Amino acid sequence: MGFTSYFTSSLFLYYRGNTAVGSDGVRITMESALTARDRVGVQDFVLLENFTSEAAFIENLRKRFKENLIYTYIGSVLVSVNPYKDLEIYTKNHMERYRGVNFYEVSPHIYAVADNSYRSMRTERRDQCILISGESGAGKTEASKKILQYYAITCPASDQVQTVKDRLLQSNPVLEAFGNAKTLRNDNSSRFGKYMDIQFDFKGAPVGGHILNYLLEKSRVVHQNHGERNFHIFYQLIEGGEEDLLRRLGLEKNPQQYQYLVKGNCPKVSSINDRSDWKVVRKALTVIGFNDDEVEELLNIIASVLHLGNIQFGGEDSGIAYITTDTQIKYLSRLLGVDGLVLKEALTHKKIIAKGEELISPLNLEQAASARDALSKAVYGRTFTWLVNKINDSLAFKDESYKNPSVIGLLDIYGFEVFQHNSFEQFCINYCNEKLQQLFIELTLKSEQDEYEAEGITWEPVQYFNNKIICDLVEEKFKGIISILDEECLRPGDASDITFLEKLEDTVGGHAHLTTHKLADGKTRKVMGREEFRLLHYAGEVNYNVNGFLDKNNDLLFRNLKEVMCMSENTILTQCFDRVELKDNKRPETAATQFKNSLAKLMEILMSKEPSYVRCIKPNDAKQAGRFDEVLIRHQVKYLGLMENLRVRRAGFAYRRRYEIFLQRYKSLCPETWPTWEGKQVDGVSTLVKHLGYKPEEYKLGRSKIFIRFPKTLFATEDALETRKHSLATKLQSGWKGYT
Ligand code: AOV
Ligand code: MG
Repeated sequence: MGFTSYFTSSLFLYYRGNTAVGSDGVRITMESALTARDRVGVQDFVLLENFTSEAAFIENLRKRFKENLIYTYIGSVLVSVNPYKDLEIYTKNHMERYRGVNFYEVSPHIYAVADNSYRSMRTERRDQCILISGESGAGKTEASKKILQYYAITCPASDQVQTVKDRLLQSNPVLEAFGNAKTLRNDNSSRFGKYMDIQFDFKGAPVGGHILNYLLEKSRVVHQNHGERNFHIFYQLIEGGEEDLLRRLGLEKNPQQYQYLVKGNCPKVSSINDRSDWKVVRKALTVIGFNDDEVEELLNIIASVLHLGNIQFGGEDSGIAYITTDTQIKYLSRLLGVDGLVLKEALTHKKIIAKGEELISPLNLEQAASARDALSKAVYGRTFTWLVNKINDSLAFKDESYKNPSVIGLLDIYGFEVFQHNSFEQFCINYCNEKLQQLFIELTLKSEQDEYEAEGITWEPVQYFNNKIICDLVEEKFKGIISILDEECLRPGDASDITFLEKLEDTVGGHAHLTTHKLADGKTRKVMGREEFRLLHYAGEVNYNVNGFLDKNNDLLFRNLKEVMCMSENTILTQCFDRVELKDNKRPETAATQFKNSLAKLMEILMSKEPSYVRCIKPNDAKQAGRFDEVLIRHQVKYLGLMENLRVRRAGFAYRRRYEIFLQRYKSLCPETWPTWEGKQVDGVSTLVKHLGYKPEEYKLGRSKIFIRFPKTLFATEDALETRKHSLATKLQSGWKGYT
């Protein structure tokens, strides 16, 4: 493991005999090191004296946060607290400081994690992945960008590699424009999950990349909650688009003109400059390799979604709907290259094929509006996938002669979120976070246990909450929530969101992590709505409103709307809507099942790599710098399992080193091992530590390493080494010729 030796060595950093080395590399005396420690806390929680105390843990975080030290380790895990302000810690100089340097020689930083993964990949030739987790707004996306920048700047490069680096970097603003949006939790909230592989050649240069995207929150295209926005790209285009471009697209310079942009009543966000972001995105598209025609077609689609949103219908509530806004149809017909009449017909009628026969029936007002919205969501969602594929083409590793690049994967998903009103989207997002937490639990504990096992060391396992029970509740076959939802989606007849809820009550009503308004004695729970179920997630309780669950899970688009899109002259759309789909009458997998399967695949990918973790913490709900909301932070420390994480590190052995390294460092402290030990390394170490007076309970000898339980044992040995050096130096100064 790349990390194992790290944190003990970080002890050296602070306590090397009478002196210590501060994070800036300057040696300071023990006394001032302790004062500094009082002020800035410890840089590794493992060094906390009172390591089981949550209060001490939080106090340490607070001290560091106050000093703008947002990073702290738990062994090899990086804990990061969002500073909500720009810190001068991401310069090229900082990158240089971390490059090729061992974890423990420098202060904690996201660059240290990046560099460590990179070096492990290079030296151990093992694929790596960096898993970034934390709730919405905690800093995951920023962390992943910093890591990518670190590789782009510090890794070796040639001309061809430079292009790859540029493209890797520029993929971010494009994907964020189309896949991020302002929510109540985060002004730049990721509304899709992203896993990116960065591929490196044998020289360690980045030569390619590949992105997997997960379930975009499409519903945002047609609806936003109060105080939230649609995806950034719409506002960027409207605010930043040149006049003739907007004229060609038939767009006005005012977002308030568009039904799809007014729902949240929040066109402007103070932290966002749509106009300058537009320029960045426009340039990034070119760097990635979009030609002008492709950009034009892409923007035609974005504008068309806005026009679609402005289509209005006339007609009685229960009667047949007709379109009252012809201008929009005209624009759509021109921008998408479709026949206006056919589109009009398709927006107000539904076509289904039953027993080989086409059946066409008119839609009423409500049905027509929802068909229109379904089309907008499908167009936007599929265009997003197309965009990811296009970026992947441009990042593809092209050197045929070199088959197996090494890989570092970066996972940046949407964080756990709770709103006043939570729907299908939050259910999926929170389920995804549940899976990631499960992976963290399995791998942190497992890797620790594996090492003890490999070394033949026995140890006491630490108790922790395993959220597998919640993952099972969601994803189990037949009786999991997704299965029950799918069953209702497939059931003909009277299936509805409410019958889904009833089925949940019948099937998993007694589950410890699920409640509904019904109580076991038939009475009702007043605090919960009749349309809600509550999940007790690892990160807290969330009430989900079942309204819309069936529709969103079915994610259906009427056949005639698909046909129109297949006929489009827009080549992006024809790639998004394949005619093959029309021939295939099989029911596609539901949204939740697709998501579940893609997450299962993701877990497999991640398990096959060596993981590093970044655990992001959000300091307050106001997105403000300098505010440390203790209640909020304590909650996150709890559910992220950081205390257990720390306990596992400490319950095991604080320090482990290979015999030859340990012996080399300390052999001078024992006459029998100094200057050389001729026997087996393990016997040398055994002789050495006995001479040093280690008690049997303080250490264990494994197959290739010595394990030391307490940091203080090592401090004492380090002190002895320092004293010896000191006395040697004094003797030398007084003319002594050294040992002969
Ligand atoms: P998220 O990815 O974890 O939320 P972001 O990475 O988007 O959160 O961070 C939210 C905001 O916090 C950013 O837009 C920055 O303003 C600020 N921020 C985060 N990290 C830093 C940092 N290291 N330095 C300075 N400011 C920072 V979500 O995508 O909503 O789950 O779904
Ligand atoms: Mg994000």
